[in-house]
Amino acid sequence: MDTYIIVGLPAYNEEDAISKVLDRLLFLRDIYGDGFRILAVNDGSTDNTEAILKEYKKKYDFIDYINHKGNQGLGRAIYTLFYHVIHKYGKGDVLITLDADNTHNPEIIPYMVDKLKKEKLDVVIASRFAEGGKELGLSLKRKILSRGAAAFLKLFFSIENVRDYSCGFRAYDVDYLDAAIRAYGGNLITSRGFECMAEILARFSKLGVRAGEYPLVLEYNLKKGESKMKIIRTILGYFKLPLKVKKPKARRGEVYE
Ligand SMILES: Nc1nc2c(ncn2[C@@H]2O[C@H](COP(=O)(O)OP(=O)(O)OP(=O)(O)O)[C@@H](O)[C@H]2O)c(=O)[nH]1
Ligand SMILES: [Mg+2]
Repeated sequence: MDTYIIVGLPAYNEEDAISKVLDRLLFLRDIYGDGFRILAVNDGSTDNTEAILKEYKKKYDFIDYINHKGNQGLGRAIYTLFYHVIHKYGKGDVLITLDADNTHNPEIIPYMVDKLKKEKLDVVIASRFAEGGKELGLSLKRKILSRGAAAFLKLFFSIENVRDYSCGFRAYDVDYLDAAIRAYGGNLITSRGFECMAEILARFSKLGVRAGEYPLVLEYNLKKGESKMKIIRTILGYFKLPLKVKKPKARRGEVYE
């Protein structure tokens, strides 16, 4: 059976970075051949993001994108990506998500996929806090935010081997993702903002998940545009998670058997 490696890119006004990201992803075609796909979600960008995606789609048959009518936020962009992927792909396939702002180095993707497969994990997180991970060019304020968020979330949603709750660079087992979405009756992601990344792990933790981390060197020094992260809104989003994330209808074992 063929297996697919799908790279999912949420993108909102990323005209400065998206072509660099797509170029940096092309080497994966040589590794995974026909099983390699790139799927971007253009989240109502008002700049040239869509024009760039269109150009790449024309040139490469393994690149495609979906348009949101208006800007709906990162949570919705990831939700669109997940839904598309679970309907089109299945057992043995892997979805990798990463930011389209060129701060996530795609070179570690094959290592993340290997780890997921060899250790039979459900999710592998590219982690700034794993040994060997680093953050280049990130402000102190942002460093405190990601560490504070991780400490807070670990209290309520502890997952063995997981230290980085907010990074969007992850490899998911598509079959697990499908089971998790079904267990929550479709509501795996209810947050619209950046806290959706933590919400996904919070819900996984209640369901039961086999997770691992691979060290990430966050290349924030390569970021061209302004940061779009809304800090206060994101912090409030984290605080709401312990109230809204409850055990799903079915536990992991019941979903699988
Ligand atoms: N900011 C923002 N990003 C979105 C949205 N929808 C999709 N995205 C994409 O989500 C990813 C994460 O956004 P980033 O702005 O890089 O978020 P971050 O890495 O937490 O913070 P900064 O890099 O400091 O902005 C990027 O690929 C965005 O293009 C949205 O509504 N707002
Ligand atoms: Mg970013």
